[in-house]
Amino acid sequence: MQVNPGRTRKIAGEGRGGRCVVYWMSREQRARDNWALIFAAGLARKHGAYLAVVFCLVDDFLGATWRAYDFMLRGLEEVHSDLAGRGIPFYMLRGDPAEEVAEFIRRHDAGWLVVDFDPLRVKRTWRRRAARASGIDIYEVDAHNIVPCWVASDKQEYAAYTLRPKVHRALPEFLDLYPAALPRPRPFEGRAPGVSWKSISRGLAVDRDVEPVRWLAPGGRAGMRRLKRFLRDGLGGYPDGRNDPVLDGQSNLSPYIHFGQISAQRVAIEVEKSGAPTRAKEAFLEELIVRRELSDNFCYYSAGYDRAQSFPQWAALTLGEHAEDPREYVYTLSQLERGLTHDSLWNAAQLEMVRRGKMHGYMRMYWAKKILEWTRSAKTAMRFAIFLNDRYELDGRDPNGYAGIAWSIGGVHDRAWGERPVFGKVRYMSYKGMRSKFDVDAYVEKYSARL
Ligand code: FAD
Ligand code: FO1
Repeated sequence: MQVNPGRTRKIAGEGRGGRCVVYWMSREQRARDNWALIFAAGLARKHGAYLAVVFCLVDDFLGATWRAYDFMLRGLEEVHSDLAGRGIPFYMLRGDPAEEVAEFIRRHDAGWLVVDFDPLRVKRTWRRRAARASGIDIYEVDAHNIVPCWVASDKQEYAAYTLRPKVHRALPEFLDLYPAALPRPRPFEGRAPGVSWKSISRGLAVDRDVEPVRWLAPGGRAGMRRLKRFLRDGLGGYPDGRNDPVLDGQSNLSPYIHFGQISAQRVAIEVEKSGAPTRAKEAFLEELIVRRELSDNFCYYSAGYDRAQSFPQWAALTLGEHAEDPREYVYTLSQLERGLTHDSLWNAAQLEMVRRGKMHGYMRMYWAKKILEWTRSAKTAMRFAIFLNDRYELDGRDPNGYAGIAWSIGGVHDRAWGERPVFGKVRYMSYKGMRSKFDVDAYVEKYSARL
């Protein structure tokens, strides 16, 4: 069983060969349903080499706090034991990723490096520096998207409707099944290293003021339980209950998908197999496949995905024309962070994110748009929204977040609407509009007990 060649691309190296294949796990933090791991195991088998998996842990990942690291590390502990069960050694490296990986390659006489695709700037820098420092064959595998990012489109897409047909055309080829078992590389003779998870957690220099969440258990097994529960109880009501923040109608899979603890392709396969109504399946797969791939497309092809420079021409123009409009309210980052605005609905959304680590999807649009309305410029709004999103959201620091915030504030993937102060022609969402959509009082009641 080969990995579809469209999923992998060779990004460096001149075929030096060696005794070991290294899979540098980063985005896809799982032992099952992982095309990068499957490809690396196949490569090791082909070259009579053994396979080693490394994860390089940094303390300062895009403003992540203890909430994110706790969820991630407990998931990685499960990965460590899953790989040990397959006789595959797993190493936790600490420090500068490019240097640590290059050093590991030297020490283990590795001849091949496999990396998992990630469009974020920080990851591309890690890759580039590791390639320069190691000089061996490097393969990149898109194990996150069902249709690999570079296959779906070779340019930045304007909106979901321009990407959708391209993704749907490629789905029959790429929504394929995972092999039942990993290809077997040469057995690892050494002693698989132990990992002292307690000392790793204690040694992390991260902000511990943002508490881990308790309502969502981390790790691949918990993610698969959550998926099964959603297929049984939640999918049928999709998308009706999806946009009502008072109901819990979303799948709550995003933290597992963000950390790669479960595979979105696995989710899609199980959704297709479920007996839910076609309408529900299609609505869910539209989000899981098209919206999510659109975010990777945006971050991959738009260098300034986390800045106002990524806004489409029409939005940059209209926001510029309204830059000097008087703001009825202006709030500081600290006032926003503590949910101290005049708008009880917005405050409740902020507090849901701070407390629960996951703001309801429908509220995120309103939440980000109000930050544009209550700050001096779109540039400041981008900075504040990204800071708060990546500090408190369990699924934060993700292409979906950068695309979602740029959609809300800068009209990315959206079109022009009726012109108004501050927003210009960028789509506006009003408190009154939200009241017509769901029980705002119930939502405010639920989340606005003081911090
Ligand atoms: P469900 O409704 O159950 O959707 C299932 C899956 O489909 C999600 O896990 C996700 O992978 C995908 N999906 C759903 N909606 C979107 C969307 N709008 N864009 C891309 N993929 C989507 N998502 C994140 O993963 N991390 C973020 O930091 C993030 N920040 C956002 C900020 C703003 C301002 C906006 C408007 C959206 C943001 N999103 C983010 C997208 C979306 O809100 C979340 O993916 C979704 O709410 C996650 O909850 P769920 O898994 O229960 O969603
Ligand atoms: N990836 C790594 O390879 N090493 C890390 O130390 C690391 C920390 C981290 C912390 C929070 C977080 O949300 C993500 C983190 N990631 C890390 C990356 C993550 O696995 C995803 O690859 C990206 O964030 C999604 O594109």
